[in-house]
Amino acid sequence: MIRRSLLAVVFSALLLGAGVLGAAAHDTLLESNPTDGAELDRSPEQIALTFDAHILDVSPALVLNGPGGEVEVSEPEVVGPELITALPSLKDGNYTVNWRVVSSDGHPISGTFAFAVGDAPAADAADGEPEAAAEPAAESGGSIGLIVAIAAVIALAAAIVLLVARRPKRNA
Ligand SMILES: [Cu+2]
Repeated sequence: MIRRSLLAVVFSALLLGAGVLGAAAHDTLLESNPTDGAELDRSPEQIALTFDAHILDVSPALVLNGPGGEVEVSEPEVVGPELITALPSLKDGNYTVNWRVVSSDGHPISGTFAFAVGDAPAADAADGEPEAAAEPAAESGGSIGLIVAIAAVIALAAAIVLLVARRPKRNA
């Protein structure tokens, strides 16, 4: 009876650990410059995204939309864990960035964030997409996932120790 429930604990710990570690394998965006929601006095010279690992240099994409529609930006460049895109001088207004890169584990990852230049009214419903808000949530989900994974591994180890410790007593 006890042994069976211990096995159940081991099994669920394994499932949980495997699932969480798999999900945590994607690179995540650590920060962007400009940051999401930034209100800048003047046009930034570039957009830099920093990830938690060296992203792959496989067709990175960055689309910038502003008051006049899509802004022509230079080819985004992968430099280690960063994606850097040089910008022309941006006029005042609200801007939305959509990016997509290939994570070091080979999975495409993408996100959206917004910033404003000059006297533009604060970015709101006009820009739509509350996706930018979803991005940090996913990141904290990742670190919570890691904690859960570590807890699962500890639970697994404890269950195995209990299982092994009990066995001789039963047989004796
Ligand atoms: Cu992945």
